[in-house]
Amino acid sequence: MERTNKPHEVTVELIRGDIARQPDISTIVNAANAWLRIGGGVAGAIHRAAGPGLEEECRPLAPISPGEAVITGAHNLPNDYVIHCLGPVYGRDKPEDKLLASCYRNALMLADREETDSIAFPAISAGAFGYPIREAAAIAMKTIHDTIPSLQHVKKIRMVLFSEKDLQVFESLRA
Ligand code: AR6
Repeated sequence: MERTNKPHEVTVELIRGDIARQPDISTIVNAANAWLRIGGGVAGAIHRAAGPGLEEECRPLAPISPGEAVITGAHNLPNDYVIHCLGPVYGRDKPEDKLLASCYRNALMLADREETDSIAFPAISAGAFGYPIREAAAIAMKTIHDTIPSLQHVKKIRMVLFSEKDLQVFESLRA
């Protein structure tokens, strides 16, 4: 379940849960829409828990492009920051693998620049945007591991998967 990657000593955790309920993590990542509005899935859960102040703070930052990440405060969420990533729509935004990798890399580097020690991701693009979970998980895990050597402050990276099946897919990539 946990693994420490020496010499950078960054722990990568895989859990089943709700991204809006990760009180021990400083930065959570939103699977956003381009306009950074409430929406469904992850974005709905995060905005509902954060309250209307989050959408207000987001307004001047929108629209964002696929692969991009922007950071805001967390408002009523129990975290310090929210990083909003726009994942690619599968079959539309090309090259989707590179755009999805950019989401993870940009979010990690942004969190690190803010000197936060922990970050939690949902499976970006793997819901409404239609990215097959196996492909999305492989890109997420590879990008996380490729980016770890560049991190100075982030010590814990958590993938929060909504279903047991998605968790198992991520766990199978550990082997
Ligand atoms: N916590 C963790 N994971 C979740 C949660 C949650 N609370 N809710 C859903 N998931 P999605 P996308 C899983 O659709 O594909 C929105 O409407 C879900 O099962 O949230 O990037 C936005 O407004 C799936 O595996 O994000 C955008 O328009 C994964 O999180 C659009 O959907 C991502 O599902 C973004 O689509």
